[in-house]
Amino acid sequence: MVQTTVLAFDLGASSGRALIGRLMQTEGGERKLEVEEIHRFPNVAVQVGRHLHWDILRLLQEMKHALRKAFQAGYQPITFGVDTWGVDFGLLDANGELLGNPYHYRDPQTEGLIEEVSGRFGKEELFRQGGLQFMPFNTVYQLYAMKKAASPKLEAAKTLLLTPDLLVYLLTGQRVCEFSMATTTQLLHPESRQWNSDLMKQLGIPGEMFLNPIYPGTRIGPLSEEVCEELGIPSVEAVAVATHDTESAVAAIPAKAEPFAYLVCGTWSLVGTELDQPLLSEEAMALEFSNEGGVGGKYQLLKNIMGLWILQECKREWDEQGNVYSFAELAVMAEQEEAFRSLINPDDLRFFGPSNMTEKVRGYCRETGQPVPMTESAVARCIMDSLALKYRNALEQIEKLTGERYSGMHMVGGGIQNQLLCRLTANAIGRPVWAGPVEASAIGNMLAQFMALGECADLEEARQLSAASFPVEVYEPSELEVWNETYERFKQLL
Ligand code: LFR
Repeated sequence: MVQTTVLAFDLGASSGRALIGRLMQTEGGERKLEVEEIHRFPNVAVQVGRHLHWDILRLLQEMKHALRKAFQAGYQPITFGVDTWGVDFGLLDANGELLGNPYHYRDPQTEGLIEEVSGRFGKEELFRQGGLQFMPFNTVYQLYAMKKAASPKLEAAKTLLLTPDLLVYLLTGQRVCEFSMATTTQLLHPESRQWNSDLMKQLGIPGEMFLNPIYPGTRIGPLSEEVCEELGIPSVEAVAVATHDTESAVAAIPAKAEPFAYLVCGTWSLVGTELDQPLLSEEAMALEFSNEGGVGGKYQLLKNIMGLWILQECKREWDEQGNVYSFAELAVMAEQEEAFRSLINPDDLRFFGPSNMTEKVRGYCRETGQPVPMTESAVARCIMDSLALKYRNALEQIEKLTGERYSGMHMVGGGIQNQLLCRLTANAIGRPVWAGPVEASAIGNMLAQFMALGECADLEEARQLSAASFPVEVYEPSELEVWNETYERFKQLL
């Protein structure tokens, strides 16, 4: 029997999806979550002059289309939640209208700003006050870039809305700032959970634009009358979920109460562990970790790794050249290649920007005196071996920071469809990988809605529901010796 139906919008850097979640109850009283994708749409970044933008109105249109589709298919979602990638935002003017198209986090406008801002305030201090790994796209640098460019948009701005909050606003008219996204700005004090108005003032970023954060599980309000009328549907209530996709994914990890390590695997790879409080030590800063807030007020100590982006970009190039392989085919081809022939440090900054990725991989190998991978499959193998080794490195660093020893690693997100990568990861860390669920962000999004609706009492109960509803595949490690040797070689590149 269906107990409650909700709708999750999960927007990634290359596609967005709408999924229906139905909480089912069997006659024996057992509860299960059933998930069905009802709409999928591309998310295509648009280059305009020197800037890279999100096509935010197209995304809004697709979300409206999904709402209509949901009702046409006979579903009656009572709430919806939106999660997206982190850090990006839109600005509203005094009339509540959107000022221009939001910038894409890969826009080059922030180049050199980490160094400039760190030079003024000191990295240690910035880390203590913002808790984040120094990534060029952190909101603080984007806003500072706009300030430096004397952006008229910034001057006219009255409200800043982070991407998922912006989409909720465009659908409901309600302005909120959700906590998990707020923690990706580097402008929120991780301990007090208040905005860092001093830093904003010193950088010339208008502090009045920022709304006080609300926590996942807060009810926001119904779809606007205009939207309901346009779509011919009854109202659905927006709920603040962990609107940062990474945090939604972590909420869906089917872990037990004890400390656990995880890898959220998609365009980005996030390796982390969950803590009650942020960890703001100098060592955490030096090892380049972030503290990001999530469901239940928890903090994730995690490292952002360049991830499958490198392979996605190579594949895009190969597609354009007419050498079209699916990711599944690439994995099969890569598996037949010689292992560890050449390795890259996936976090080398050259891999951050789009275009020429195959050549960048080859260039890296050439410069470091390794055989240059020439075929698509050799390049793919090089990327996957290197990612797996990088995951091990991040896991070991987390253990150093927390003093824990994790018995294995949970892996969630779209990247686990790449079974080779799961296997390589288990081998690299020398421990089991528990892979699943694939749709972790959307499921975590739904779980926060169930928490808002009183269907799940807390995060632990939400995770139990995830565990009871979705299969987990176990990958046992093998070939430990050769992986240990290769890891020593890999560390030389870092
Ligand atoms: C993953 C993610 C990461 C964030 C990056 C850019 O989708 O949200 O957590 O660092 O995208 O926003």
